[in-house]
Amino acid sequence: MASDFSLQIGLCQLQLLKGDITQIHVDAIVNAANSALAGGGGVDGAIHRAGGPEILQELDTIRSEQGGCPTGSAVVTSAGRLPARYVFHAVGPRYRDGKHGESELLASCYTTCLNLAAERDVQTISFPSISTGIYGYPIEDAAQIAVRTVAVWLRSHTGSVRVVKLVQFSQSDHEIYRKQALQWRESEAR
Ligand code: AR6
Repeated sequence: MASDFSLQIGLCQLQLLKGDITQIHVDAIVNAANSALAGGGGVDGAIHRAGGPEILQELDTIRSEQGGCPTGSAVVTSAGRLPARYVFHAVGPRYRDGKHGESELLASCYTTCLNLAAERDVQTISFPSISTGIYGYPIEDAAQIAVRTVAVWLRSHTGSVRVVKLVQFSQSDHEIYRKQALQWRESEAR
């Protein structure tokens, strides 16, 4: 799947793609999970369907060892049949009114996964639009947080990560991400 928008940040690329994240070859795929690590609908359901049952088995083991995953953090499993080495299961915030730490928790999902990637020698990583489906985060705000958090992280870290793909499932979400990426580029050029 070709990227139709890309920002160059140092030696790295932040790409925007519209499509199904389970079809895109990368080293690590990020999932939008829940804190019970119990599987679910949306992109979580798609990842488990495409990846097969071993991902849920690994999550069961993690759950029995550490009892789930806090919001804003992530856990790592293998990727089963998905075209990747790892799945990072990030737990985004449920959106309430924006006054309950939602933006920090959402940004933390992105930085946690990028740090996990750097620790594992991951070069390419894909993210869905975390929290903007069932968890109800307004897409414009979430897209701005995703683009800015990834761009700032790429600018300030050297290491294995070379390509970050932000994947949108719908054309309208894709256009919103594109607008946010253009705004980031303009603000950097000033
Ligand atoms: N590829 C890329 N993006 C997708 C795909 C796909 N195959 N399928 C859906 N999306 P959501 P959340 C988009 O609801 O809001 C689950 O039940 C979707 O259009 O998957 O973080 C979990 O278990 C939307 O833009 O995640 C949790 O309980 C984005 O992925 C809860 O939902 C995220 O939507 C998490 O809710």
